[in-house]
Amino acid sequence: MTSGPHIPQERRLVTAIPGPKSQEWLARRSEATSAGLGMAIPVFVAQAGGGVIVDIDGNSIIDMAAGIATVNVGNSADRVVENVIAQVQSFTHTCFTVAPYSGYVEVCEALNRMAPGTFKKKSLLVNSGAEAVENAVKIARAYTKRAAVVVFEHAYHGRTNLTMAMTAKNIPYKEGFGPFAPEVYRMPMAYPYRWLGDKNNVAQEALDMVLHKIEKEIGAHNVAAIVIEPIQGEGGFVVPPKGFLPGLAAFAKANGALFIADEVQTGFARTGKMFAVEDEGVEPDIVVTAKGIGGGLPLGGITGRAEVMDAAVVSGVGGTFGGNPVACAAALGAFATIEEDGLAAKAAHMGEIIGAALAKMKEKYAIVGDVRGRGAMQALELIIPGSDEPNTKAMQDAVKYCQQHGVLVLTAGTYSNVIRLLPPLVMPDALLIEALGILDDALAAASA
Ligand code: PLZ
Repeated sequence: MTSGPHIPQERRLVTAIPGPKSQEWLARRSEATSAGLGMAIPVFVAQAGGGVIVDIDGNSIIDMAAGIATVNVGNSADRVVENVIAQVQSFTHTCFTVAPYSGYVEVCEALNRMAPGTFKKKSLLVNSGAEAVENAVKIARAYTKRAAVVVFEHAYHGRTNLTMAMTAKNIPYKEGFGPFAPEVYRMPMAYPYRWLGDKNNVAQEALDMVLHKIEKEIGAHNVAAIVIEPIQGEGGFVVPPKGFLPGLAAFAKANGALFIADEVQTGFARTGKMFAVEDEGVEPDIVVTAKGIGGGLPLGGITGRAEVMDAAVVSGVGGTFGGNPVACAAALGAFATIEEDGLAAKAAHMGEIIGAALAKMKEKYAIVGDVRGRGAMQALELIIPGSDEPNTKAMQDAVKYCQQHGVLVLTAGTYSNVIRLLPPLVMPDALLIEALGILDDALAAASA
């Protein structure tokens, strides 16, 4: 069977979406699985690779989601598959804290090398983004001997108890799930499109507000860490204007707090650089990773200054599956693919195509209020024409149109009005351009 990157790179619809076979499985899904699980597109997957997902009815759908910025190297990328097969044939698990293995160390060495900053770094591996964020906070608290964690409006950091507290949006992420962890403080986000002050001075105004609030409401000397996504993901691809991230990092440094970049969604070449913070030369004390790290296998990383990462007591961090050998083998295959195939440059190239197309859509359609993002991480924010009121219906209509025409796009945003694009970085240009054409048609239809 042809698989992974070798399946035909084409949009092909042979049934309505969902087709009859997917409909059968959708019925079984609703009988068997928790009603609390969402679903972006109602088709069941048979194969995926390059820039497409093929469903069990034979439809080939252009994948503008990459499993939420996870298969940056594409599904079943050759080096990932080879490494995984070799690893499962050798051993599948010993637990790194029981009997160690080289793959874990190699992944940490690679993360220490790739993460920004020339200072000595060390890493720790876990199973997911949320677990990585939690461990970053644990380590920051152990190192600083302080409790307070600063987070931002529109932030998303996960679904565990601490990370729910750190996540901004109530429905769906928090509704009914409290009480939440204490000592988490939410600050204004530099969100240019919705900034109420001087739109030409958003970074400075937001920074002034944040630093004032930290001083007055927490006390800078109580802050263990400032945690921020360099470009916010689930919150709607909010890009803080130049100066905001360096300003926060400088404040953290001056006050003995740690600056933690949550690069779970932005990391591994997604925005045109290995990590999004590199855009402004920011060197976080800790970089948190997951998603794109493992070519689709579950893995998360915490990479930071050696002295910070060594602050946890022995056996204070770890876990049964963290840094599983198969996931580590996959990650080494994904890193090789990203570096040897120049996927950061590819993401920047895709960003030019996407940016130009989205700018045209903004000119053409009054429902497009804002376009933003970087590299292969860009989005449209939809509004009621003539206002800045969020237009959730237009978003839903456009997404549905795309699905019915064989293109998978994801939504986002605190106001549920953002369409976000996260294609695999190995998608051929022609397919990307085709998907953007469908999205343009979808906006025309949603405008009518
Ligand atoms: N930090 C910045 O984007 C995961 C969530 C999908 P996990 N975002 C996708 C969903 O609806 O659950 C994410 C993120 C940022 C942390 C996380 C959490 O990563 O691997 O999903 O735990």
